[in-house]
Amino acid sequence: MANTPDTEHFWMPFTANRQFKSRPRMLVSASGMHYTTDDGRKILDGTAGLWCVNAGHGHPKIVEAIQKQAATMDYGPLFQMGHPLVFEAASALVSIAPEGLNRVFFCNDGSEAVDSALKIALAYHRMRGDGLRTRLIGRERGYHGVGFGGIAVGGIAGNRKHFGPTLPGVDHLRHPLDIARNAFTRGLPEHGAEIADELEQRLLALHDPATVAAVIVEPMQGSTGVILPPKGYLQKLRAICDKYGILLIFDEVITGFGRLGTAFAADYFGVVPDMIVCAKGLTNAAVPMGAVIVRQEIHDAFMQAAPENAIEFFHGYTYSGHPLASAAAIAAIKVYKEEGLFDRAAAMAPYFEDAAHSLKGLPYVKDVRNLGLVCGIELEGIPGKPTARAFDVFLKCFWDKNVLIRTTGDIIALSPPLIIDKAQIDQLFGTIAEVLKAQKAVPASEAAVV
Ligand code: PXG
Ligand code: PLP
Repeated sequence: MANTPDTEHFWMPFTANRQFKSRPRMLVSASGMHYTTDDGRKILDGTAGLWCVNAGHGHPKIVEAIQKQAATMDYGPLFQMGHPLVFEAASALVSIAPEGLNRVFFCNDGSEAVDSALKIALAYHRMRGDGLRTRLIGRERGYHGVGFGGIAVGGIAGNRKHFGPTLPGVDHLRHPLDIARNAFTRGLPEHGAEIADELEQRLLALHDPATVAAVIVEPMQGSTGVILPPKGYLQKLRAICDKYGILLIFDEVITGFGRLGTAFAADYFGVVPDMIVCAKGLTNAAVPMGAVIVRQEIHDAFMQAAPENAIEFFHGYTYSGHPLASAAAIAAIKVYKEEGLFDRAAAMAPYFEDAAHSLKGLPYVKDVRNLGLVCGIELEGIPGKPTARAFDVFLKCFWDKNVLIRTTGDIIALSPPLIIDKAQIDQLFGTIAEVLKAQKAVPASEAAVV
């Protein structure tokens, strides 16, 4: 093993620290579809890092843009100052955004983008003299990052329970995962659109629609194990929000930038929200960046409400629109366009779907869900040891088969770079199939603990 560093001081995010440090899994370089480990193995990246390296690793045009900007101007303040690249980055983002969403607020990641969007929603209503609208509605099993706003509207118990009360006035829709009715559906589930009606019939009836500022959902729930919207579900949410003057926010941190074969999930579903939250693929993950893409009317309400020469929105980060991130975003969006990567993802999706569903019938496979270049494989857990089965598959794929997958609970989630080819799709699913066929009891020492 080459030069393993002292691992004592770094407190790792969302990681079983002690387990990891007992046998570190170290990545030292990356190129295209592969990582290289510290022991010199080439690992197929089945997860695009964490759903973010959509154009593949180390794209030369993105690398060059960052290098050039670092040598030109490292940092420029954006509070009452400007630099050209951030304006260019906003225009580039708007050029691939749905019609009507044409104002961009930048921040540094998905969590900040979520909190920014929630603040925009609350302030927007107040600016228009509709300050009663303070409630936010999220969804069970929703992941909206780890800020206090994001965990309040989020619906993952483990991410909330340790941190006391968060925002008041938040409620949650039921999530639409229904394995009993929809197991092994290819693409969008047939059953469950009626779950969206609960927004009107249950939540708005309870709280009074006039008190609700915004509904925030991931068009496809990624991080909680690939939960797809049933056919017609998002259209219903849109119609209900329209009926009651409630803003609809799509959190597209995962679904943005071609993951479903279109620029945004909004395009895939033909449902346009009032705001899109994005991050990850925005810069191909080469420099952290997040953004909220806003309907012009929302932005304009701020401009009209504030006195001239006054700050319209009291919000922003030191690193909002950082020059290196702006350079990376411009370059990444150019790469997506020039290389037709969103279309490529769409074209590869049927092959990916076939490969995913070839796992049906293998030991412990309870459900396979897929859309675009995303796949969720839900496994029967080991009784009394939630997460252990999937985590064991993850470890075997990494150590024995040189393939990186991601697991959440007992669900395997795959989201490769959009440049994946057919042979690599075969390798990815073939590896998982081999490991599943060999699944036996997991030693307690290997079991992950939630
Ligand atoms: N919203 C959504 C829908 C996300 O998926 C965030 C917000 C937060 O973004 P940041 O950049 O603050 O992490 C996310 C992030 C996984 C995984 O493996 C998913 C995310 C992050 C890390 C791991 O499922 N999603
Ligand atoms: N804490 C202190 C003391 C600060 O001065 C600042 C920013 O100036 C922050 C937190 C926020 O940091 P950031 O803008 O990087 O989110």
